[in-house]
Amino acid sequence: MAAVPRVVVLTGAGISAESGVPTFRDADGLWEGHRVEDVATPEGFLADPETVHRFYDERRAALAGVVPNPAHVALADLERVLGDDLTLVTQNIDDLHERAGSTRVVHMHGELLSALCIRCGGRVRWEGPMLGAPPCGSCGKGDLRPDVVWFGEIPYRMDDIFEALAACDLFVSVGTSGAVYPAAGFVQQARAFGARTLELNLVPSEGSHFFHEARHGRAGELVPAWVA
Ligand code: BJW
Ligand code: ZN
Repeated sequence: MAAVPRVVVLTGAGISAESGVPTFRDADGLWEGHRVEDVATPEGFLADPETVHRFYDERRAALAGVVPNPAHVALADLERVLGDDLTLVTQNIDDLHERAGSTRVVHMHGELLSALCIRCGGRVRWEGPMLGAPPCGSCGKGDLRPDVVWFGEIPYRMDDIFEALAACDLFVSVGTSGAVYPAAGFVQQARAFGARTLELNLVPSEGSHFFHEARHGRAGELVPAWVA
């Protein structure tokens, strides 16, 4: 291994659970009151934009009432130690990594605090509700949508992610069920390129057996203990 190890950390909804942000697939998760096809596909948005906007507007509003937990803070501390040798990839659309102090977060599934114009592809920071918003300020015509990656869409910054996976010495997955691709396949890609792999999750994920090592428990305890 290099003197300073190159590390890729992938986070999922489980890292924000102890901050009070609901996960998707756990009991009381976000999918419980919704059909995935209705709120997390481009087809669902075209069919009923109001329902989709409400779903994301509620989640955006809830961000104001949550704070980062020790797992987010530990990963921000790790960035201060490793600098560019850490690539933090999150599937989460909340901003808790940034609020904990991480500065180079790869949001592969987009961000709640960003709006995307469906006509010109322009982006703008967005804090309030999107339902009832005027059209895009750049082209003046397009409707805005949440800047998130739905099923059937291509996640953001895949080239940067694959490059980091190919170059890393250690791949760590935190708080993700391993149910959604391509993120669920990162462990096998990192392994194929020779990295050691570690899972930190409440319970064994769907891909737990792909990791060299798995530790099960709460992210708020496991992540600070691993970083220390
Ligand atoms: C704790 C904890 C605590 C709780 N401490 N842990 C058939 C086979 C293979 C693939 C496909 C297929 N059919 C279709 C596909 C592709 C599809 C897919 O994967 N479908 C699956 C359902 C099979 N994927 C796509 O469409 C993706 N695009 C794509 O593949 O494009 C093609 C392409 C890719 C790459 C290169 C070139 C081309 C897009 C997927 C987009 C996913 N979008 C969502 C919504 C985003 C916006 C939003 O937030 O609303 O992303 S879906 C949702 O799931 C969200 C999440 O980021 C994602 C993953 O969920 P996550 O984070 O794992 O949460 P949970 O709830 O599932 O798990 C939480 C875990 O935490 C649990 O294990 C708990 O135990 C644990 N936990 N408390 C530690 N305190
Ligand atoms: Zn526009």
